[in-house]
Amino acid sequence: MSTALPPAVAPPPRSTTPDRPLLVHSPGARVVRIPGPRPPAAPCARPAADLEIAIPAYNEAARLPRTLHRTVEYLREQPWRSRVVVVDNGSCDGTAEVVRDFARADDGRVPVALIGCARPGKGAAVRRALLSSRSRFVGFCDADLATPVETLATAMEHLQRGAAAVIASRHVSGARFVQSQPVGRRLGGAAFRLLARSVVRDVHDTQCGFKFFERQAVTHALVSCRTTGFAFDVELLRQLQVAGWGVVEVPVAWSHADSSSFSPWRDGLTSFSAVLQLRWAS
Ligand SMILES: Nc1nc2c(ncn2[C@@H]2O[C@H](COP(=O)(O)OP(=O)(O)OP(=O)(O)O)[C@@H](O)[C@H]2O)c(=O)[nH]1
Ligand SMILES: [Mg+2]
Repeated sequence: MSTALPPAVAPPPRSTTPDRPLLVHSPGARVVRIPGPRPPAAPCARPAADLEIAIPAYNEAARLPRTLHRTVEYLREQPWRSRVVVVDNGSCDGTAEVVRDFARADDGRVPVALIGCARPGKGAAVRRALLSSRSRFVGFCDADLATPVETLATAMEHLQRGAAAVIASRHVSGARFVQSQPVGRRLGGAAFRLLARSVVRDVHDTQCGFKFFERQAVTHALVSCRTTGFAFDVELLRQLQVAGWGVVEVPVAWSHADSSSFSPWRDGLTSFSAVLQLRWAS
């Protein structure tokens, strides 16, 4: 007499997600929960430093080597412990490799980290870096280094004396244009400043890519921000003011860089419409 074997049942497909528990379903049986491996530590958790500088980067393979070199060289000489974090939004020009190569070749006294950001946009990238930082002071500068890194000395002086936010400004007394912008950008910038002034009080230049903060103060403001593109700075400054924080503007010797990721039509229109929305919402 032959004993009939139960029909072969194909094993349930294994989850390909390593950090989720595996659920095994079989007809008539209870769901069995097999614990999966522990979730990895947050991928962008970084040790605390005194100052962490985020550089949002989209297709910046050409400009980053000089910017990283100048920034790290400057930071090495400062009394505070610093880290640089490049936030890449899936660049396709080898930006990530440039950062990794730089970090590998450098002596690591000023660590250089690379993180990604799933949401596109400069604002989304900066927000991600600042919210994942544990450092006492945090901020960002652009990959074109239009604002000299030496401006950090003044920014840190203000922050260490208790300022919550210090931003570089091209439109306060003492500021100058070492290399000025094309006429079209200047006109667009003037119109944008006029509009931004209706959302952010007493700030003359919301758009200069060089802003530093006391982390605890900026965290609440960042959490409330929804703008992901270039108008992010306006919303961030507005949220800081709504929370009662002051903003210190420091004059800058600013140089326009020829290759820009800012498209006056696409990004300009999006930025104007984002600020109009902020204005109507306020
Ligand atoms: N991660 C990330 N960075 C971005 C994105 N868009 C722009 N950036 C970065 O934001 C910074 C500012 O961009 P810039 O090209 O300097 O534009 P801008 O400063 O507004 O305009 P310019 O006055 O022409 O320099 C640069 O470091 C860009 O690489 C993006 O979608 N993702
Ligand atoms: Mg720039």
